[in-house]
Amino acid sequence: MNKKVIVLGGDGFCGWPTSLHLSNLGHEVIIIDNLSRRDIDNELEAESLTPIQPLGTRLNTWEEISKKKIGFYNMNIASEYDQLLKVLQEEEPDVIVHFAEQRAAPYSMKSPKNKRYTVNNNINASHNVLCAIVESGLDVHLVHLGTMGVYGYGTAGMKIPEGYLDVEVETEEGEKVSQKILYPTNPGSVYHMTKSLDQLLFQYYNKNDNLRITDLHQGIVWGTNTRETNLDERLINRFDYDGDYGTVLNRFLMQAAVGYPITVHGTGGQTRAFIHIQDTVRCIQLAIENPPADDEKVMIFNQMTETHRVNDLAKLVSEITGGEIAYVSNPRKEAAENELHVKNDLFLSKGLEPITLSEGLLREVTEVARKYADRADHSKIPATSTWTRDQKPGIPEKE
Ligand code: NAD
Ligand code: USQ
Repeated sequence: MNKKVIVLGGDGFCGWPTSLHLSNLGHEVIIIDNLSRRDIDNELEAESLTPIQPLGTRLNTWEEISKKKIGFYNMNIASEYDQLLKVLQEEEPDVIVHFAEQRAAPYSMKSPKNKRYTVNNNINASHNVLCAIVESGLDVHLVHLGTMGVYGYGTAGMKIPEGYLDVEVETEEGEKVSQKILYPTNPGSVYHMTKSLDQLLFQYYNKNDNLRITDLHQGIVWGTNTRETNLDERLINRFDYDGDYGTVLNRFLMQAAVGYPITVHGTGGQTRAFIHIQDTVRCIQLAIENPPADDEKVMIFNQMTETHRVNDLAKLVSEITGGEIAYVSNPRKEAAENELHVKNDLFLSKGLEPITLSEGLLREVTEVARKYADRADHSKIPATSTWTRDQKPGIPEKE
């Protein structure tokens, strides 16, 4: 059944391909975005490696080739509550997909100003959406993009469950009682902390106002294009490679493609969860098609398909591309080594057929990076945001 879907943050790395995918499936899509990510590009003087087009060009191109229209409101959902409420009242969406947050951990740790911006933006954005849904009186299914990072990355060999942990407590009478609790959070940056706080907002509004909410705990997204963004170069997705916004696997592939050392932080013993961007858009589709029931608690899916150790990824990229690995100082405060085992049964049960790391897909990303290598500013590659004053940036010795 076709639905009316508002995509908050629909101009971003995950939001843009998701908007196209949902529009292609026949849903009526409306984007709300304040283009703050493009402003941050200007602030950092670090652009997407791929030449992303202005949103107006993107939307006109999509209409030209698909004959489908995507609507757009330029609005800051963290500060323009009345406008947000008005749009909900006028558009009456069935679903809201919420990507609109500051999503880079290094950017969130750069300075007190960045920490405060990330908290103000992310918490107000999520709370305004929840509050506006209640005030509108509409029955909206909210699908939020959360992160695997809320769990912390080490669970002593246990598989991380999907959001909730079964615990047994002892009553005063000595009786053992089972309970399901929200998995205790252990965020590793101010950004990840905002996602942990989001979880409480969702739990509260679900309990108090019966809001139907799906929270997707997503791993690190890699890749750049999807079926729809590949249809025309003007639809191309963004490719972040700089030290703040570039994520690890895309950075390694880009670094190898432009002849920059592959920057492994510390020993590279960190294990993380990953998902390809094509699966991100498919998972959002599945989440929309499988909403929680009216009286159900917040539904939490682990949106990841595999886990990898950072050093193993560096070695794999080096083998495929011939790139050289540099073990650099870790600018973050994080465990040097960890194991990570994650349940993703819910998406598998809904029909997800995971795309996993294959040489072909890795090469495809390298090709994209090679094609636009002349747009790369090498001075923006090292990770310079440090978690504490005592730490050093992750700069390779040769540079
Ligand atoms: P992105 O920065 O590319 O996109 C976010 C979009 O939201 C941008 O277009 C930005 O302009 C917009 N935005 C931010 N604050 C806003 C506000 N107050 N009002 C209106 N628009 C606003 O990020 P992304 O990589 O697409 O990530 C999207 C979501 O997915 C984030 O919430 C992130 O936490 C989550 N996520 C991303 C990854 C990843 O690897 N990229 C992994 C896990 C989870
Ligand atoms: N790392 C390197 N070298 C680099 C860059 C990163 O070794 O050049 C290491 C980091 O130290 C870290 C790991 O790779 O141990 C992952 O870093 P990342 O920047 O790829 O991922 P992270 O900061 O966790 O954030 C990204 C997205 C965020 C999302 C999160 C999902 O930016 O929006 O929430 O992935 S997760 O990691 O599962 O929490």
